[in-house]
Amino acid sequence: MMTVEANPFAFHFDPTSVALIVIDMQCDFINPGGFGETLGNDVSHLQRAVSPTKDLLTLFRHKGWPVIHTRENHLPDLSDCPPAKRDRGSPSLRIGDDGPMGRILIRGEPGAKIVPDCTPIEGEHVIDKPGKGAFYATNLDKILSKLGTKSLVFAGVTTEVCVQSTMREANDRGFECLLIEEATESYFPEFKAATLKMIQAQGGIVGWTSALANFQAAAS
Ligand code: C5J
Repeated sequence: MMTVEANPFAFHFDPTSVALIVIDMQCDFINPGGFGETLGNDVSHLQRAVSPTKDLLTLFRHKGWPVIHTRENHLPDLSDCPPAKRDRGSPSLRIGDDGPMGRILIRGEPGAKIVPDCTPIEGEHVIDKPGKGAFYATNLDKILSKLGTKSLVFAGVTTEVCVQSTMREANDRGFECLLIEEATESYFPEFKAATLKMIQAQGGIVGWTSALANFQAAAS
């Protein structure tokens, strides 16, 4: 077993049953001109998560531990996009509209791709998901069961939406979940801070969080 100095207390994991899950590190969220910006967000906040996520990817690849990437997107005919999602609010462009990185949040378009520093390599799993949580309408459960995963290390964006939703779903399914603090970001720094606290509260009700350096030290 390996032990990470974490919050609210030490996180133990077996290196034979750990996997990294990188949530939605896509151009549509992180770069100007994508889904995130159409909603009125300052996307520069999310760029802080790129380099720490790259460091985590490097570590997992070096160790030969499994890596799973997710991408939030929709089919070109929008058949998997509930009108309630597309019609909500008054974004500058809606899901499926043409934007500077292709159609907003549509599978296969440049905006839906993962940013170059976090691009998946051969052998890594890539899951396209229509929802915020990565278990809904995907085969993530099956992949994790095939891998024999018990502990999930989380990175990605945004902290309080797709990362937290997926972490809660995973926690309910019995996975031990650790979120790496520098490898996740929100458009709203106060939401990131609150989410880290929510996860750690009540004896780690959703899981654990730790600094990247603590995870690196434990894994070395
Ligand atoms: C959002 C996500 N924020 N990946 N998606 O709509 O967090």
